[in-house]
Amino acid sequence: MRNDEVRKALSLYFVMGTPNAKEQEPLAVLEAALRGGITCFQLREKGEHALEGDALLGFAKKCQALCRLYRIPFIINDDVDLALAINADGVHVGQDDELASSVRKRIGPDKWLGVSTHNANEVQLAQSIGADYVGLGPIYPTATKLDASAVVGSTLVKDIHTSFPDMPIVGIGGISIDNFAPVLLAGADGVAIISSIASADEPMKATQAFSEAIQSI
Ligand code: TZP
Ligand code: MG
Repeated sequence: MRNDEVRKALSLYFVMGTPNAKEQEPLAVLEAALRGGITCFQLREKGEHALEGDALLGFAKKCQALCRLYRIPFIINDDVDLALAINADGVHVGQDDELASSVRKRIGPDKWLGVSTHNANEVQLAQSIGADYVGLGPIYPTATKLDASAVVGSTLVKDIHTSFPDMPIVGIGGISIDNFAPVLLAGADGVAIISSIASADEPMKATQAFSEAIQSI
């Protein structure tokens, strides 16, 4: 069933763009994360020195090929045209991006649609337009997203999980190996992570540590 498949994929959801990889080669970081056991990947190409045009297209295709090799879903943040051009598995949009309802129409019923949300109203709307999952955050303070809204904590995860039991949830923002557990215990299906993997000295080891710790919960 699609809902179960989505929940499984959210478990250890790695999000990255080339600016997040810092000193390391972005594709090498992605491959390390795949080997370490991520369950979904979102290409989120944003910020200073972000790739555009053909360079972005080429990078996205390489990421997609790696994800296919490891048989995990490949999601594109924000860029519906890119997702359609390369036939990505899904699209993730925030509240300031193209309207989720319009994205759903453009990508059709089969591709996954994720929506970043911050309160019950936004989750309700996401559900009504056929979102496959919602992102909730920032759970903790984060330096990765400069325009992040106020920290919501795991309490919001608990509230949303109680009010929308059928909606798959992934927590995002400031999540590390030391603080991810309350997010899952509050009812999230998984955690979405940028810097704790992308900026780790050894991304594969960092991912393995998450993977093992998540399975032991
Ligand atoms: N949306 C809310 S917080 C955030 C995004 C994209 C950044 C998460 O990055 P990190 O490094 O895992 O805190
Ligand atoms: Mg966005």
